[in-house]
Amino acid sequence: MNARAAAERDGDVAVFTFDNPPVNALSHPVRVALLAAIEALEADAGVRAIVLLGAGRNFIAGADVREFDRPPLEPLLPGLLSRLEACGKPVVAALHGATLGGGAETALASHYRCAAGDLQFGFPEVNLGLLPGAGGTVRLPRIAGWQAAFEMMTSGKPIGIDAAIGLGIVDRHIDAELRAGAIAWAREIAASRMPPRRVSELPIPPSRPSQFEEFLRALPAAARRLPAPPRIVEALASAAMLPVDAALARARTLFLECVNSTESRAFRHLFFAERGAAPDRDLARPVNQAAVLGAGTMGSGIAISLASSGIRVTLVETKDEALETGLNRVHAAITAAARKGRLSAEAAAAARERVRGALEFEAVSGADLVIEAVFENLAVKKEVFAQLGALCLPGAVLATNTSTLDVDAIAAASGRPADVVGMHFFSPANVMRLVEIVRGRQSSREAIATAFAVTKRIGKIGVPVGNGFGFVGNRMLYAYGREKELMLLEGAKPESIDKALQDFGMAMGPNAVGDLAGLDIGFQVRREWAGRPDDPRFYRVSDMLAELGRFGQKTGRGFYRYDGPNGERTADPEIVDLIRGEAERLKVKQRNIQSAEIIGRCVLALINEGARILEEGIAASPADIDVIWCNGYGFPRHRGGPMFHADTLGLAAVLESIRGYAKVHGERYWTPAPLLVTLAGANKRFADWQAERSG
Ligand code: 3H9
Repeated sequence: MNARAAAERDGDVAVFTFDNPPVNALSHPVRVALLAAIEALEADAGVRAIVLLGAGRNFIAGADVREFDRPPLEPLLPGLLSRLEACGKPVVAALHGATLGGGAETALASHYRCAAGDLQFGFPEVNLGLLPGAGGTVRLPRIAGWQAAFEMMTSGKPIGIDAAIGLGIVDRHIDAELRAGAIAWAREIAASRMPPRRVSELPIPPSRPSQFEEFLRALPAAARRLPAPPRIVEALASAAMLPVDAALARARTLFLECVNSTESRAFRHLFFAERGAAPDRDLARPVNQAAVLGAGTMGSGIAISLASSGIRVTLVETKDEALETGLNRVHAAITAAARKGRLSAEAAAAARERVRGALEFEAVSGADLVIEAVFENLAVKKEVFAQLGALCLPGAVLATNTSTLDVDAIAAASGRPADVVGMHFFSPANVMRLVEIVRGRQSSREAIATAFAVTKRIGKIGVPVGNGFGFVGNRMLYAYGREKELMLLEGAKPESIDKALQDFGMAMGPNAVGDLAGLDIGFQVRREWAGRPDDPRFYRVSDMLAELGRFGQKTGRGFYRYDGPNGERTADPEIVDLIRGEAERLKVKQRNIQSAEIIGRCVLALINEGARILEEGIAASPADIDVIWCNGYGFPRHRGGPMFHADTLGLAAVLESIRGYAKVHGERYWTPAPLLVTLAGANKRFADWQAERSG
């Protein structure tokens, strides 16, 4: 922190600059400096007004989230902001860029607010399992009203300059030269002898007695079960009913309850895990022109992401019709993004311009990056990479989007394996943020760094993984799916399994996911999988449905029926008989299976496989596994991912349950991973293992 407050003076206006890169978080030294500055400037007869400014790209991104895991250090933010608000000289906050959480609260504790056009003002605390704990719940409704306060704080979505002015949060839009404009305005305020305008002294807007109950009911069911959203409503209700100091104290108590909750720890864990440093950033090669091979759903999705982020793309297909369908899909998605306000009309037009189609393979020859998304078949991919190796620019990075095949075998076929990496996107690729970046045995550091750089540039999260069947995500999915398939044979209904796992927090149940993805896809992959367990029960139900042509949504039947007027999902009574017949054939005894067993077997299978993956070095850290499962497979974020969840359950308890399953279901699938045994024996967590390794 570079506290330039006392030093910087523009005549009788003092300028305090928050200068704590990269985002001006309100870390302890910043708070110390701000408190000292307020005291000094208030006492300084030469100062008539104070301007607060953020150095760099934003005003303040909020409290320093890292500090929440340590004992709090004085001055605490709520008290500091009350002190700021009490300052006897007018304080003008000059906002730009991210003005979030504690940063937004700092702005509200100031007496006047001006902002630049790039303002992003909001309360994202809820995404970290928290509530605005430094006066936001008490001050914002006094300016913006109850509804806006409720919406901003429970959605976590920031608003721009126009909305902030509309709600009365920002008084002035200063287009150019924010610093100079703010100083001039502060001087005007001082000259006109306008007194400090303290938000907490404004009257609290009236509220109906039922208002806060209605807010609670308006929360989505899943949010109502989390600690933060109902507490946000409670903090707002306290602001309506209690005097300011008591309401602030209540908000602080509620905030601390949130900080200490497992859910908030889980969200914070993911916040940092998703920002894990990309390797060798400086080795990344520039990518201006990309080519995507295959204009199917996956290839088009990748092309949309690239083009929307400023990269020119050639979409290559072999057949005219397929190419046209792909290009139409790309254009339609970009237009839809503009309609939803995610892209401006000009940005959408530019993105469409960046995509062109080609029917001849030679079109890849000018690309800096080629992403192959053709049919999932090793022979086909080898053929493609042999051609790419011969045609592409030296140094061009050649990426395969395979989800299960051997990247080294594909790389070898190219004749230039150092340039080859895996970039495993998830469908729909223009929406899903995860990309598994697969290191081949011979992938160069430059190729990997380039894949990471492009992934970040297109707004996605890259996670490094090693080359092995299914990499991290799909390999674990097989353990999870294996158990749900066994339980289907053992008598659990598809809808019971889905409900249990959705109640646990999964975005969708696995049977509904299978129907959505198409049961023929997995069937095909398993048929080609040399390492498939020699077990007639393994994925038997899914395979049987695929053999019957019940591919899921696309055929109107899979685990469920989709033949209602709107194609909605309904349980299919036939499925129970189909599965029972298969269970009898395989001599699997059916019984009643409770949801605790459904969750236990599916989630512990995930954890056990995750531990093996860590031991084998296929994933670099438990946090990487968590990022993959939360972003690619709908694992509940408030549980932090499977490995964080295992730490929460306690590894000794996890091990005991696995051993319990081994007794009932045999050791074949329930041999505990040696790493799990070692850690549980030493009373350690996966997080400890990670901390020891990173020294
Ligand atoms: C709060 O304010 C509670 C209060 O109500 C009450 C308190 C009593 N703290 O995202 P990026 C790091 S809760 C610590 O890649 P971008 C981040 O880890 C807070 N570190 O950049 C990364 O580090 P590294 C409410 C933080 O340009 C680096 O900064 N506020 C924080 O894509 C760059 O981050 C929020 O939840 C932080 N608050 O996006 C806002 N923020 O380089 C959280 C960032 O080592 N932040 N870092 O990997 C964001 O949403 C984005 O960072 C932002 C910039 C939009 C600001």
